[in-house]
Amino acid sequence: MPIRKHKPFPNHFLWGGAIAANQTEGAFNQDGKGLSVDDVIPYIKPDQHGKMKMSNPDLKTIKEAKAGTSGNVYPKRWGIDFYHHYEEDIQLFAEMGFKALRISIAWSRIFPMGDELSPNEKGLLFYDRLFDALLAQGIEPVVTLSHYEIPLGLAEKYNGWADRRVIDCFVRYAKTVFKRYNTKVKYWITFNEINGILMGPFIAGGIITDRLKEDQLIQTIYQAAHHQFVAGALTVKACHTLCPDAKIGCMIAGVSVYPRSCKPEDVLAAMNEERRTLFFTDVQVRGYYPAYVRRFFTEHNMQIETQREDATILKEGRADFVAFSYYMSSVAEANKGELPVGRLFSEVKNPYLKSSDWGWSIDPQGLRYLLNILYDRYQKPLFIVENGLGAADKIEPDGSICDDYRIDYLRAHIEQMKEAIEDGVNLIGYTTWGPIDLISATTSEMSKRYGFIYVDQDNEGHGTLERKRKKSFYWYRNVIASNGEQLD
Ligand code: BGP
Repeated sequence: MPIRKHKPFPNHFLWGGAIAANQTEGAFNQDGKGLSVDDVIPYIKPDQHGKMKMSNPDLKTIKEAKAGTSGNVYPKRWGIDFYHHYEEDIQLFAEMGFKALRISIAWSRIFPMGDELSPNEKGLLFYDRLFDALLAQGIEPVVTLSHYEIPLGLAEKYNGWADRRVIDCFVRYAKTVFKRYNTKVKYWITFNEINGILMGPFIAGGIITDRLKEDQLIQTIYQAAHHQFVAGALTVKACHTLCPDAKIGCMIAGVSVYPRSCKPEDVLAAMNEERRTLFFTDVQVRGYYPAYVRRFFTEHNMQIETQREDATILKEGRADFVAFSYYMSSVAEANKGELPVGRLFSEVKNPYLKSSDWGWSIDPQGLRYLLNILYDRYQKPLFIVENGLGAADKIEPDGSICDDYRIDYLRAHIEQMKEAIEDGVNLIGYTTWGPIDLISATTSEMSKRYGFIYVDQDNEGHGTLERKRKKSFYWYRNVIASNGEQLD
């Protein structure tokens, strides 16, 4: 008998995929849904300078988007019309053998402006039907409460999470869905990529940045993050009471950071850059602010307003598991100055790595590294809730789509997950990003495709919406059927 090099993935490992309401559902104004921040984000045509940027629209741009006078298109308003195609799509996920599907609830479908006192029943009904369809196929819903889709009403009225009153709005929304779905959902996630607020204060925090003076922006972002921490902790507590069988996790955009050289200054720069992200999990998992961030606040002359009860709330509302997305790694170099708002990490090129066509470095070993960093630090179950390759797929004359590049990318990452499990990491699941093509978060385009399933639609929203299986569809089906053993 050959000796198995790697322990197999644990039984009940949650293989599947991850999508988000704002990038798939469409039906942006149907059945009582209000606008979300994403409904005013236009499709950005790629420019020569890196395609990884997020829109932070000003008040004028938002007004034009609402009035329809900008001449732009807003693809997140139509998504891939999952709202009307979910049954067919779930059928395809079931055919691949999915154990889990990560989705998000569009907050503005439940509370259209965000601050109403009672929910929109039609919005709640949609998710009832969606969860029932998943459960009927034996697919576990993993549900994010806020995935870059805060109601636009909260952004306009309160400047989003900058205002403490939004905590109550969020907790009311969370309690509503906990009560409604407590027999259907066992895995909840509070905020998608909570550290994304450093990159996209509008999308991730509902903050309209031109309302602020330049020197107020960074302080406002950390203030908003504090409100999210408090809201998240209250939500964790509410979940434990209202859904005693469920687990609730936090989530970050995970990035492994390497020093540019072994020069001690570069190593410290890497540590500091890594802490920009780990700060968010430190607070949510440990339940208190780490000392290093207090120094950062002092040195930047920032005062974060807190209330006396916040410390207890944070302590009592710690996340049950740590979820993260992983796409790439970063290289840090000393004396480059502070990273500006709009950037989550440095953009120093790593000469040892290849990049995707969108300039995202491809680093499977970085995933093993990050899994170890997170597990050593927290000793909590880890869940990779996004990973994948955005690429422009080509349909062959015979109608097939041979996305070997996607298979290679995912295979290499799964191999490193096995290594991490052998290192001792407690990894509970893997949901690849965009198992069906969807609208890009950063650029709102359709041509950056992640799916195992192709969707016939272009960047302007033209197409039949027909779904087609790509080569990777059959490959992933075998991966799941063999519990991660068959990767060829
Ligand atoms: C993460 C987001 C997702 C997703 C993914 C890929 O940051 O949580 O919503 O879209 O990145 O990014 P993009 O769509 O820009 O390629």
